[in-house]
Amino acid sequence: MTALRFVLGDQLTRTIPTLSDLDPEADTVLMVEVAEETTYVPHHKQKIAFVLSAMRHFADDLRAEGIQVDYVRLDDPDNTGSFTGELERAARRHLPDRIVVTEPGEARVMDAVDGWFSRFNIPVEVRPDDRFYCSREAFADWARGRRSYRMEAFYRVMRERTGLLIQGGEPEGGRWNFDAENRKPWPADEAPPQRLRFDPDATTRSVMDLVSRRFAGHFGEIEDFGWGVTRAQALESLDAFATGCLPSFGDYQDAMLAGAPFLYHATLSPYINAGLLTAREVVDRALAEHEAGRVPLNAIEGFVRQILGWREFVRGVYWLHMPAYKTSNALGAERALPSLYWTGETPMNCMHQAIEDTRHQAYAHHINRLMITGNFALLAGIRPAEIEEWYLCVYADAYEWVELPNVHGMATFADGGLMSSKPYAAGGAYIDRMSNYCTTCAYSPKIKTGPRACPFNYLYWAFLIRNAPHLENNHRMTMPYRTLSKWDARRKGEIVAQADRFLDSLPTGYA
Ligand code: FAD
Ligand code: DLZ
Ligand code: SF4
Repeated sequence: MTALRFVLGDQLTRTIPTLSDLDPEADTVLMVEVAEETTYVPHHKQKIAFVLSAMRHFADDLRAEGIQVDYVRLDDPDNTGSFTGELERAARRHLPDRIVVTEPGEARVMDAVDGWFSRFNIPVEVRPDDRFYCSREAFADWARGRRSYRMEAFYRVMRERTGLLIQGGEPEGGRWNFDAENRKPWPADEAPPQRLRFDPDATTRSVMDLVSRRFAGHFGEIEDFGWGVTRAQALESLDAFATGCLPSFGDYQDAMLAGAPFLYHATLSPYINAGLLTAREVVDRALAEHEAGRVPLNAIEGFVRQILGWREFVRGVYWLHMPAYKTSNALGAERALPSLYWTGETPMNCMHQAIEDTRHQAYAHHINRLMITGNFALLAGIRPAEIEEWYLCVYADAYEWVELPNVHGMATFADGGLMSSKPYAAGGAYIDRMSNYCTTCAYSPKIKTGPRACPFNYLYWAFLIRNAPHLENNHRMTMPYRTLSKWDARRKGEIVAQADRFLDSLPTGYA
């Protein structure tokens, strides 16, 4: 029996189910670089370079073990450009008795996989992806009977199920959540830690050259590439985070600082999502630091919640609700994406900083994604499909299963509250409290209207006025709607007019 074992670009894990019963004498591992995956959205140059270089290194590691790897490069003249086309060619080369693959992370690719058996007439074994704590079936069981989902409830169940941070049946420290301690702004006198960067080796250099030639028009600076591309480098990054950043991760989790995109964040998501690290080993490494007394409870709990809670939760929501999930537009958002998302050219310093970080690093931390670029998209009413495509393009860690619920659900409320109880909408005061962006901005967060007013201020109120039919009965929105109820029609009209003038003045389109 010979098996053709197809490993996708985000399945670079030695223990991936595809490889579990591999017979090195008889089987071949197939890996393919294909145009379809590099361009189904115009990914950031660094994201393409990261995935292709990591794939090439992974293939080398398998070969070093004596495993036969059939690796198709992007510039192979016979490359058909798609997973299906390359699998078809490989099946002709190897004449396998069966094809083995682990379920892909994106519904788009799952649709292709579903067509393979009838197309090739070879048995196709699709194995569940066991790199998550919660299987798709277990999430569906948890979700059954619920009309909406809350991460906090799911997270508690996951803590109980896994026993992580549980002592004597109770949450360690007597509370499930220490978020209240995790909202400190960055201290003025503290220098941000250096992120571990890796100089590109020959493989990465050659991929970077390929990307510069072939994807010159894509967003992002390729020369700033500093990501690890091997398992060894990913483990080094995990170690650097666990010992250097994790102890302060909690305290400054929500802080933002101009010119310092990483702060105490892990910067591990590209590695976890592509498979160079597993979620379990990341959590176990972090817990070991806590158990050794080097990481306080607010930091470890905050970190575990991101992975055991949020990451598992968004994946569950994605698979339970796709493909319908991405078609909703609960707030009727219809504005085109402003060009500033691509150029970073705007007097709004917070948006400028978040987009420049993104261009240079293919990274912005969670609060920049949620409360700067996400908040703007929410308040401006950007069409869901356009803002979702932007997020899927620009981050090295972006795959639809994790990007979509974070954007469609968490940031823009386009799912109407399926996964959050209220929109994450905020005015300039929040951004001023959590960052130093406003100190050098052309606008002032303290001014509400007029030419120097922070646009987030009038956009926030105009958003609430425009969306009153959807939001005013939401009990978590009572406070701002109580404030609005004291405004007369003229005042409301002026705010909406200023917001519309501002938004209408923004150029749109890819620049
Ligand atoms: P840290 O802040 O150090 O967190 C540790 C780990 O927790 C991360 O590596 C990640 O694996 C996990 N995590 C944290 N928050 C989330 C979350 N909300 N959802 C899933 N996992 C989480 N994350 C992606 O991996 N890919 C995306 O495409 C993506 N798009 C996002 C879009 C928006 C609008 C928002 C608000 C968030 C998005 N996130 C996405 C979640 C989060 O911003 C990133 O996981 C995080 O910034 C990665 O950086 P880090 O490794 O330094 O994370
Ligand atoms: C993101 C990506 C890119 C840019 N290129 C490839 C590729 O050439 N070959 C490949 O196997 N995977 C690539 N990927 C990751 C895939 O998009 C990912 O495996 C699917 O979206 C399934 O989640
Ligand atoms: Fe952003 Fe407003 Fe602060 Fe300027 S003043 S940085 S636009 S929040």
